[in-house]
Amino acid sequence: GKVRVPTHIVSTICDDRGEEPTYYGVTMSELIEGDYGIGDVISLLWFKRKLPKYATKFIEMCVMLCADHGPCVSGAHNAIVTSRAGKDIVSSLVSGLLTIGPRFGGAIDDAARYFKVACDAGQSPADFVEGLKKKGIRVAGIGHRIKSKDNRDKRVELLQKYARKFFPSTRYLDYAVDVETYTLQKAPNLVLNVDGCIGALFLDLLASSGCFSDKEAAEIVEIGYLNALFVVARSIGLVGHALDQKRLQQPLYRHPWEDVLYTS
Ligand code: Q5B
Repeated sequence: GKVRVPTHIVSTICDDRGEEPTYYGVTMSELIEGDYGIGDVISLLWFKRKLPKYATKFIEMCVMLCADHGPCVSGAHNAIVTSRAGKDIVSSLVSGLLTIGPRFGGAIDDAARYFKVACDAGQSPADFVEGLKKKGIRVAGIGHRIKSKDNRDKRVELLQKYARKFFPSTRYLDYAVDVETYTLQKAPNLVLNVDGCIGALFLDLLASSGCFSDKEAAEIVEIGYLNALFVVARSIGLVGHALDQKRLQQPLYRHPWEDVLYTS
């Protein structure tokens, strides 16, 4: 019989060998001629399935709402400085992306992980928060530099409003909001932030959409798909900032001495 040479790569999300490329079996023609958007493309290439309209719209909302949050955040600052150092768009983008992590934009996966364990275990928000505090761990998805009890994050409000209208269940979001109610008693800036809101709502999507088995949902949370949503979204803004600096022909950035506390 035929002997197949062992392959070095296994790929399960797409196929570019036929007449037209496919994303998890969906042809380019169907994508373009059908009612598909970027949320569907993410569903096919990341989650390997078609998701209902309310879910793909939610993914698109996450991308739209996280695309930019001004020039002062870590990622944009890096992209701006890099662009002004004369580097190309890819370098500026990557420089900005590298700041995404546990403090900035990359707390979505951990928020989902921690909220899931605590909510599934029926842990009270107080026990959850205090338990993490004892371990010296910050609550992922809680806290913001400029947003607070009296200056709410509109993005978080919009996502919550949408989910409460269209999601079959918002059990995890409700838990995250209860956690926020508790943390706000400690400090006014310990709000449920955009990372935490997306993390909790993705748990709700995984658990209540009927599109994922418990095992698949657990694997998605364990592997950590969700920070990638912020990465994809913020790439749009980072490129915008890099281009903006070039368009404005901004000179090399040098931080002012007055803004450094020299102690030596
Ligand atoms: N404390 C976000 O902190 C920030 C606590 C906490 C328990 C917490 C902080 C944090 C978890 C990570 C997270 C996503 C670093 C944020 C984002 C996207 C963005 C960004 C933008 C965009 C802010 C002061 C005191 C200390 C701390 C305590 C603070 N957070 N305790 N759990 N979560 N959150 N990141 O204001 O006793 O004095 O030692 O790490 O979810 O990234 O727009 O900017 O779109 O670009 O710098 O929205 O909350 O406060 O670090 O000086 O802490 O509060 O232990 O207590 P701050 P710190 P103590 S959304």
